[in-house]
Amino acid sequence: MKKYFLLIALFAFYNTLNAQNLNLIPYPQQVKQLKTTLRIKPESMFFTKNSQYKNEVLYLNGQLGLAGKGRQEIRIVITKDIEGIGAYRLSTVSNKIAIMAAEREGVFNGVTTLLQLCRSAKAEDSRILPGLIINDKPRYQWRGFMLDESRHFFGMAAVKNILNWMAFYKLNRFHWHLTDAQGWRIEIKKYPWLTKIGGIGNFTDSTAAARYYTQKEIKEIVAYAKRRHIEIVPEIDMPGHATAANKAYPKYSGGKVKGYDDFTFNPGKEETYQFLTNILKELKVLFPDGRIHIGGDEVALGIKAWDNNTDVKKLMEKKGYTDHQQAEAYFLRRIADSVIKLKNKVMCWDEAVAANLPVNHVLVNWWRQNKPEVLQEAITKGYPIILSPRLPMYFDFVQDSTHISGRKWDGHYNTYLDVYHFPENDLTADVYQSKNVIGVQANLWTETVASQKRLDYLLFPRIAAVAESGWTFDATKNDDLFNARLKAHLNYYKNAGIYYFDPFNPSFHKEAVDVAPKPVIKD
Ligand code: TNX
Repeated sequence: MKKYFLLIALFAFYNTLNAQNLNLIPYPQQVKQLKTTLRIKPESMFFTKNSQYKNEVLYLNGQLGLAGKGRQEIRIVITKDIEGIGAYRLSTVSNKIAIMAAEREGVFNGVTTLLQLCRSAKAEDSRILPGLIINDKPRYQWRGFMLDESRHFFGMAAVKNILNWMAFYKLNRFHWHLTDAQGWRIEIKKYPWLTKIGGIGNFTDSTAAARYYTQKEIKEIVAYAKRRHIEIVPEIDMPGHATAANKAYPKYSGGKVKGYDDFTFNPGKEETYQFLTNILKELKVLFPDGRIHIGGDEVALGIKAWDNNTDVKKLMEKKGYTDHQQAEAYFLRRIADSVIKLKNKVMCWDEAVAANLPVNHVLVNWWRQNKPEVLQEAITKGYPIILSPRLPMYFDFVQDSTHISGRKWDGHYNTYLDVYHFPENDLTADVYQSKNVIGVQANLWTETVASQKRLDYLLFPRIAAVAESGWTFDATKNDDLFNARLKAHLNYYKNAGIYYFDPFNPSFHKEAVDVAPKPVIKD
């Protein structure tokens, strides 16, 4: 009897070991390897008879550069048998490829797994896929990445490239930080100075020519993301981090304070709400996915300006407020109200948990890893939460002990393995298994990132690690197996001309440094 169990255990282990050699990132929940293989004729393109999913198959052919005239069918079956959003079954049995799922996201996840199998096979023989039955589902529904394009602007090609890799890695939410102190990066037709004036400058050069996305470009990016089943959440940061907007329209500024002039919007002025609501109206049309991020972070940095603001004083008198945080909360409630009236969901940074925004309409990004009590408060209040704590989810942090540019927190920085082992290495199970926690997200702030080279360097390979963090359950995680798969992916980066960090050979690409390192900032 004992022997029998041992055999089963050994067999199961062998199976996993073997299976992880498939170079799939993120790694699926369950992989059965068959003895068979599936041969795809060299000149073949994929096709499906399921007319609903032609675009997904076109995407696959496009990614693989397939344009021949032979045809290899993918059977796509929508069935309730596969449970959960994003779940799918992919089988490559004898000469048939099939994807089963309950809905669209699941189908697309099956397609991206097939894409990775084809890429992996390509190295040896482009025509032979292993015989497999993969049953897979995501650990978290929200698998996000945030790019800050205010501090430095990267443009269409860079964003499309990121979206393309996100889809490859089953990351399905792109949080786009489009406004901040250093630049306003999205055209708003009603307020042209936002980009003409507010778009001037960046973190390293306050006089650089205005850079921003036109509405036409935004639509193109949104369509590009949609083809890859990625939702875009635009962020207009308020009432803090608003310096660029206030440069363009000073009448909505909350005032000046040393080091943080015009950092806030004026919460005491009725016109401020009209102005911002008009902006939100244009945003709602541009981003049809239905979520808008209103920021809400670090207002404290500039809030002292409200001491000398007569509008704020009047507001506080009228409402009986005794401190500025109450005015800040009032501002957030008014703006959240506007977003909700536009039939959108509100997203915000964790400072806004204090504002008691309506739970059913609001999602919270928890970013202050040094404030676990705020995460707990958000859970208690019932908000859906996305985990993006500075440690280990901020990609502006350095990723190797030898790196000199980028942040650290009390000496801590974010290696790809720290990201891979999030959240189970950082939080307790009652927290990361809470039904309120709907996902994880990595954030790339770009104070120290001025070039494509450095952007690549901070993102690759940590993008692969955050994909596993969002998708793979802790029981399936294993450093050696992940490293083996990652090595294959480093080759993809190399072939794509990406300037990545190689953790197995740190001197392969030397650290890309754009900005002379400053003493470490604490907050
Ligand atoms: C904090 S995270 C910020 C950003 C900075 C970042 C640098 C957050 C909501 N606010 O404005 O860019 O730290 O790591």
